[in-house]
Amino acid sequence: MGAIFSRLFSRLWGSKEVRILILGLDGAGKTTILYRFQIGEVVTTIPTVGFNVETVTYKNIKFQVWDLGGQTSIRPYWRCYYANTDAIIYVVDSQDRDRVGTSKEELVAMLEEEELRDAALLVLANKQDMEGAMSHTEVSDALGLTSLRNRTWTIYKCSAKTGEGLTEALDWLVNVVSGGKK
Ligand SMILES: Nc1nc2c(ncn2[C@@H]2O[C@H](COP(=O)(O)OP(=O)(O)OP(=O)(O)O)[C@@H](O)[C@H]2O)c(=O)[nH]1
Ligand SMILES: [Mg+2]
Repeated sequence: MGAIFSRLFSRLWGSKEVRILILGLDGAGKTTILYRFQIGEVVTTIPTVGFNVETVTYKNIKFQVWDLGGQTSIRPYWRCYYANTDAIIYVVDSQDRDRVGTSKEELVAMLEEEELRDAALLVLANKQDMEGAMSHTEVSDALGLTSLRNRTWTIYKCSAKTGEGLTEALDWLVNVVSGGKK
């Protein structure tokens, strides 16, 4: 009940709160990206067992970001967090050609979930600083993004290590959650 009121009040008074999930296979760079967004620095991460949740305020919007562990044994629990999600950030390790097929399978299964029907999708083709990284077009093709229907989505290339591409990606999210593209 309290949560409903605080959501309602934040809507009324303009400081919008948005719920974001960061998903993707283990090692894709989710936690590194989350802390880049939040504190603007690269932190040393360990594999996430369970989840991290952090609040990031950007352009007067409060993003509550849920970063879920991507290991095979943890992925079945992603769905416990789907309710009330405004947008999904799906992170791909652009250098990991071997597992991009698995990444696609997880993405497709997730997007079929009813609770995520209205969630916008931001795909991040991460680790662009690494030699031999797939371009964002290659990642987009490998994930089958262009065949998505009834979904507000985009893909950006980025590097959590150098920070390249992250501001543009966040700006897209701000635009979408403020009603710009939805
Ligand atoms: N070179 C490079 N390394 C990165 C980049 N992003 C993340 N990494 C590294 O990739 C490794 C995994 O990053 P994490 O952020 O822990 O990955 P995760 O997606 O949170 O993994 P799980 O918590 O296991 O699901 C770490 O060693 C990071 O430093 C990047 O853009 N470039
Ligand atoms: Mg992590």
